[in-house]
Amino acid sequence: MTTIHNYINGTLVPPAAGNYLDNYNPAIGAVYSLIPDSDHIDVQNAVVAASAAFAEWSSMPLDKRSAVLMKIADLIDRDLSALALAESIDQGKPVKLATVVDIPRASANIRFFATGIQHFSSEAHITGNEAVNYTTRSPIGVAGCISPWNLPLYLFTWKIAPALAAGCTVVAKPSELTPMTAYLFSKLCIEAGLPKGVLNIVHGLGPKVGQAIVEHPQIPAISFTGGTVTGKRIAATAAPMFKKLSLELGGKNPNIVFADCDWEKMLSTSIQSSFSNQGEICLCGSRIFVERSVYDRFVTEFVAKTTLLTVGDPLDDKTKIGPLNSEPHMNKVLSYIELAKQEGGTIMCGGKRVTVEGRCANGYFVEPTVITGLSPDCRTNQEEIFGPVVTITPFDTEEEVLAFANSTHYGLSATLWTENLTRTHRMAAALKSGIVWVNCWLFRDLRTPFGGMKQSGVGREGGWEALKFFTEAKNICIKL
Ligand code: TXE
Repeated sequence: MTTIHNYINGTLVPPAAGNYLDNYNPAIGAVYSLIPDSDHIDVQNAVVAASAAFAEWSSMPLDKRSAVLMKIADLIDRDLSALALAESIDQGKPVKLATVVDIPRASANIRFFATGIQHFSSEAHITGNEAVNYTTRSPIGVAGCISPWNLPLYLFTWKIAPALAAGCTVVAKPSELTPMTAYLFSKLCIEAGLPKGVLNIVHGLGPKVGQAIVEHPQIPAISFTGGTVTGKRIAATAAPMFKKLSLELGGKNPNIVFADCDWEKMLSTSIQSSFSNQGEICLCGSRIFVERSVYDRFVTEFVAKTTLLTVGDPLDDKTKIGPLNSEPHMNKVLSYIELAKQEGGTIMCGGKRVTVEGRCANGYFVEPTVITGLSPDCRTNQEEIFGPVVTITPFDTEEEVLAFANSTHYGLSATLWTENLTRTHRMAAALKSGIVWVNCWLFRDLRTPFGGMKQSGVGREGGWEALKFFTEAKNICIKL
C-alpha cells in the first residue's frame, strides 16, 4: 500500500504529527493508500519554506523560471499513462478520459503559463504632457492553492501553474479524496529541479489543512476551486484579512436546445455534457431545456443514447461511466434522485445504484439518470447534484427559457444549441453565466477569462487574469 508524503522544502516528508487518513479506490470501495492527516504545523513548515524560496524564485530570469516549468510539463507527458492510471484509480474516472483529457490538459496548463509569463507586460500611460504613469506587477508572495477531487491533476495545475509562472511560491492542498496525482507530481517537480520551497504540497483535510492555509497571515492570496458552501467559509475567513480571493465554485448549468439546431451534433454533445466524468464536472449541463416542438423526440432519443452508456470498471476502455468519487457522494446523488421522485419527477432511465460484477462489486456506481416532469424551481432543478443525473424540461419561448436558465443561484456556464445567429447573440448576452458555449461544450481556449457569476464564484482564472491575480499592481506617476 502506497503511503503518500507531503512535499515541503523540496523533499517528501511525513506529516509532523505522524497521522494518516485512508484513501479509497472508489471502483472497489476499499482503502488502497494512506494520505498524511497534516495540520497547522505542516502548513507552517510549508509557509516557512515558501517564504524562504520567494526572493530567489521571484527574481529568477523569466526564461530560466519558464524552463523549469516546461521541464515539469515534459515529465507529465512522459508519465502520461502512469498518471492517467493513478488518476483513474484515485478518482474513479474512466482511464481513457484521464488519458485523453485530464493529464494532457495538466501539462498544457503548465506550458501555457510557462510561456505566457514571457509575454506578460504591464502598462504605461502618458497623461497629456504632464506626467508619465507606469505600472509594475510584482508576484504577490506565497500563494495558497486549494483544489477539488473531480479533475485532480488538471485543476491542481490550473491553480499552481499561473502562481509559479508569475513568480509566487506556493503552498497547495489537493483534495484529500484524490491526493495521488499531486503526490506523483511532487516527485516530478523534484526530478525537474524545481528549487526547494517553491512549491509545497500539504495533504490532509479541508477544515484542518485548508483552513490553516486560508488563515495564515503570510499567505496574501487564495485560489480555491470546490463547493459553494466551502467557498463561503473561505471568503468569511479571508475577506476580513483583506486577502486576494479567487473562488471557482459550483454550477447548475442550463443546456438549451432549440428546434433549429444541428440535431445529431447537439444530441451526442449533450450526452457528453451530461455524463462526462460521471457528471462530476462543474461545467456539466445538468438542466436540459428543449423547445416544445422537439421535446418528445429529444426525450426519446436522449434516453435511448443514455441507456447505451456502459457503466463499469474505469480501467476498461469500453467504460463510459465509472464510480462516483466516494460513498458519501454516491449517497448524496442517490438522495437527490429520491428527492426528484418526491417532487413529482419521472425517472425515464437509470435512478439506481449499479453492482458491477467482478473486482468492482463494491464500487460506488450509479446509473446515468434522466428525469422529466419537474418544475424548474424545484430543489432538484436548483441545487448542484454533481453526478450522472439530468433533468429535461420543455419550453415555449426564448423569454421563458431565459427565465428558467437564470433562475438558480449559480452562473458558471450555459450551452446553447441553435443555428439562428441573432438569437445566439440575444441569448448569449442575456444568460447569466461566466461562459456560454454555442453549439459546443467544454471547448477551451486558455487565454479567455474563466469563472462564474452569482454563487458560482468570484474572480476570473485563465490567461492574463490568472497571472494578474498572482501579482500586485503598483502605479508610478512621474510629473514631467
Ligand atoms: O468539496 P469541498 P466537497 C461541489 C459538488 C460537491 C460539493 C462538495 O457539489 O458535491 O461541492 O464537495 C477543501 N477551508 N463541488 O465537499 O469541501 C477540501 O479539502 C479550506 C464542485 O468535496 O469544497 C478540498 O481540497 N479548504 C467543485 C477542496 O476544499 C477546505 C468541485 C474542495 O472541497 C475547507 C468539487 C475549509 N474550511 C465539489 N473545507 C467544482 N466547482 O468543480 C474543505 N476544503
